[in-house]
Amino acid sequence: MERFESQRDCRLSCGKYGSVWPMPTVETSLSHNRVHFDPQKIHFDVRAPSEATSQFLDETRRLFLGNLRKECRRDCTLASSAKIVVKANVISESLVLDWRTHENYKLVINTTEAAGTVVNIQATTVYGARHAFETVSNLVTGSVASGLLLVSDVIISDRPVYAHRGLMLDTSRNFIPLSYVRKTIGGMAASKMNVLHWHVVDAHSFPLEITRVPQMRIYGAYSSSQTYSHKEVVRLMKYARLRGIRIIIEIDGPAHAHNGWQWGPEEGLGHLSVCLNRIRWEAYCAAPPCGQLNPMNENMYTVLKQIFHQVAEMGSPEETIHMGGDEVYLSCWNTTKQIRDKMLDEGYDLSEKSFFRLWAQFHQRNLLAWEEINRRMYPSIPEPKPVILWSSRLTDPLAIENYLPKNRFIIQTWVDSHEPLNKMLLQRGYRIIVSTRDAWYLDHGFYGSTEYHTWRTVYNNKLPKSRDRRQVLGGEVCMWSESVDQNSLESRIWPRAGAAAERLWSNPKDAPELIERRFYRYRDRLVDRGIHADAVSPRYCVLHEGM
Ligand code: CP6
Repeated sequence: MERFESQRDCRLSCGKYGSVWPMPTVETSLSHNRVHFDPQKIHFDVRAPSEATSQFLDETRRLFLGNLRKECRRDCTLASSAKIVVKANVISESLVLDWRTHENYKLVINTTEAAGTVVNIQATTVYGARHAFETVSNLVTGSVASGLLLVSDVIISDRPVYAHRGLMLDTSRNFIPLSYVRKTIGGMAASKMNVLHWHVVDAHSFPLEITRVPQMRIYGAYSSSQTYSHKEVVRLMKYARLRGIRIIIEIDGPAHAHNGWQWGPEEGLGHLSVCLNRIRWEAYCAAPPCGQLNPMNENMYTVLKQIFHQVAEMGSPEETIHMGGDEVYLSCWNTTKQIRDKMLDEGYDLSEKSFFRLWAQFHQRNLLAWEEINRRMYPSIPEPKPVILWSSRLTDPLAIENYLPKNRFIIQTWVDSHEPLNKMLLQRGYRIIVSTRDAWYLDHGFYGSTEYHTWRTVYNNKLPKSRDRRQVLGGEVCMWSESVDQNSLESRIWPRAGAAAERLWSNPKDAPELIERRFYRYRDRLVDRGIHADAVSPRYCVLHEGM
């Protein structure tokens, strides 16, 4: 019996960073002592500068306690709990969450005979404060039958290296039920990630409700139950916000668009989406079903604008949109008679350059539409928000400046790590989000490529340097859904996404000491929170090797 308990005690991980994941960046000092407490008996003293921030922190506290309760082995209740007070103080009234948000916090835990244990959290914003609470739950380590153990004396000062710490989730190839999207958000919150890039639609299905254009999901969803209603999305965004996460919706185009768009042809305009049902699909798109929006159909722009309007309404005023732009096949447009005829009518020639111009105009027009909607809807936001596009032939460093102004477009690159694209875009002054394909594509090994990326591969993927550090906003791991649905989603994402989370939050130079043990404990915490995260290694290794 004694022996079993001692094996469990190895959940205490004792390196410099204890079991805090991602590791803090500015200062970390942890004692070896623990206080034994009952989470139900924590006393809170939370100060916020406004009603709204105060409400936010009430919820933070509730989530924190919920997470702590899941850490209790058998029973949280303790007759004689150590006295424990959590004090939190937030300075800023702002609830804005974007690339400029201050996510820093300072956490001090002090234990004295007289005062018991005092946990002191100072943060600029509520988002910093929620990260601090997350760190406190990381300091609950070690196992006892009842109650919990908390590191008794701590100084941590922490802030993220990168502002954009994301996970991309595709819900088009296979539908992912909302409850699993929420669970994904829960895992991200545990990892201090702050952007869910929602690749909600693609050629395969259009599950998103656009109340202004009901055809989209009627024609586009796999079934009437496999959809996300406007209300559900709004609620999901609130859910994410309370966990320090923004949701950026992607409406991919002009390629990767078919289902949902097939309710043409409108008289005289031609189909909204072209290149369907090709036998030799390889020439027209990356994967069947093909489908590429028809840039010569004015109605297509009208519909897109209504979709943007809906997306703008879903999010907060400062939130932006991802407009896709990946894997466009010019051969689709230049073999479609309707498009060629209309182009000749309008004075284009049919050179490759013309098709590039058409493609660039697609993004430029959509940007203007997005800006106009936002100006009207949110007049208090002074400057236009940049939109995000995938890297593509249009973002080729030799061409991009002719097509996409650097103050309006952020480029999300997905090239392999050896490719020079990131550096060249940085040299030209673009802001980038990095999704290195040969490290951060979580579907590889199952789809797209045969090479599975282990958590160490994910961890070791370093972001490019730039003279102006703010140009590298951060990065995203990508969960394309050709080969996952709710049955394997969690173990495909977790705990590997957490390796990217530490790369983006802490960006360590060398592999830190006891990294495997700390990662193991992080993974255990995900499991405690109900996420079916993959195992990292035999438990034996973590208990007995000094990894
Ligand atoms: N879907 C979309 C995809 C991919 C991209 N865009 C993709 C491409 C290559 C690999 C994996 C995924 N499935 N819309 C590229 C950004 Cl290997």
